[in-house]
Amino acid sequence: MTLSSLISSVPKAELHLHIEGALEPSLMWSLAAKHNITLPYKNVAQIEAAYQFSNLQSFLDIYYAGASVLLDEDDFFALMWSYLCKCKEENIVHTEIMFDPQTHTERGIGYDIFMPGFLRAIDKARQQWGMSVKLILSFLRHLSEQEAFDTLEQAKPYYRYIDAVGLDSSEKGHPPVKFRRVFAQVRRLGFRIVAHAGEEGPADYIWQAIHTLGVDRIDHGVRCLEDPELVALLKKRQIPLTVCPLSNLKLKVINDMRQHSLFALMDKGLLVTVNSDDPTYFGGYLNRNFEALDAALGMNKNQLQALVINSFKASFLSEDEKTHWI
Ligand code: ES4
Ligand code: ZN
Repeated sequence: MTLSSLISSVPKAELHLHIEGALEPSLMWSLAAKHNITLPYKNVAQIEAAYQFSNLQSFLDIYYAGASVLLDEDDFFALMWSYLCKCKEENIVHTEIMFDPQTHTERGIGYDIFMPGFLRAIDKARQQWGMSVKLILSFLRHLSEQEAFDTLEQAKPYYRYIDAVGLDSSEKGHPPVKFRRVFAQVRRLGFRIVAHAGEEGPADYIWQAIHTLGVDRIDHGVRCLEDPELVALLKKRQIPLTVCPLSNLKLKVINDMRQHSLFALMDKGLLVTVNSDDPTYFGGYLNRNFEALDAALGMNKNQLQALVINSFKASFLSEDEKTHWI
C-alpha cells in the first residue's frame, strides 16, 4: 500500500481544529446570499484568492470577517456538518473541535443560536457513523480576562457538552498569564485545558501555559525548540503538541515545508500530533497535512503510525476508549 492510501485509510483523531476555520468559501458565499450580506468579493474564486497571509494577524482579520455570515442556528449546523462530512471522508473517527464563542457573541449571536446548531450536527454524525466528537470552548486572547470570565459564565447551560477550554487568537502581546485567574476558575469547574502557545509567540509563553494555566496540551508549540530546558520538560511530562504544518506554512511561521520541525520534535521524544487548524483557509484538511509533510520531508510508515497513535494518546478520550484505537 502506498503511503498516500495509508494516510487516507487509517482511522485517526484530529485535536486542533477551529470550526470557524472550516467554513468553505462556497458555504460563505451561499450564506451571504441567504442573509443579503455584501462580501468584499465578487465570487467564490475571489474568496479563495484572498487567502494569502503574511502572519497570524493578517489571517485572523479575514477569518473573523468570514464568520460574519454565520447568523442563525441552521448556519452553524451547516458549518459543523460540512466539517464532520470531511472527517467521515478522511477517516477521522475522533475529533476535538474548538469554537470561539466571542466571535459570535460580539456580533449579538448568543450561545442559544450556535450551540444547538453545532450539537445537532454532532448528534447526527454520532448516530449515523458512530463518530466521536468533543468540544473545546476557546477564549479570544486579544480580548480582556473579564470578557473571558463573561464568556465562561454564559456557557453555563452548555457545560455538559464542553470537554475543554482553550486560548486562541493574536498571540504576541497577549501572554497566557493575562488569563491566570479565569483558567483557575476553568480548573475548578473540572474542564481540561489547552492553549495556543509558541506558534508566533516565544517559548516563554509555553512555560506560562504549563505553569500558570496548567494546560493538558499545547496547541502548536513549535517554538519550544528555542529552549532546550522546555523541550526536556515537554518530553518528561509527555505534554502533547498539536502541530499544524499547512498552517505554519501559510502563516509564514516557516518559509518552506522542508523547514518544518515536526520530525525533529518527534526525534526528541515529544508527543507530537498532526492537525489541520483552519483547513479551508490553509489549503487542506487533515490528510493534506500528512501529504504535505511527506512530500517535503519524506515520511515512512512507522512515522505515520506513530503520529496516528499519538493522535489518540494525546486526545481527551478515556484510557479505555484509547485502547480501542491504539
Ligand atoms: C488560529 Cl492558527 C490560529 N492561531 C491562533 N488563533 C487562531 N484562531 C483560529 N486559528
Ligand atoms: Zn489553532
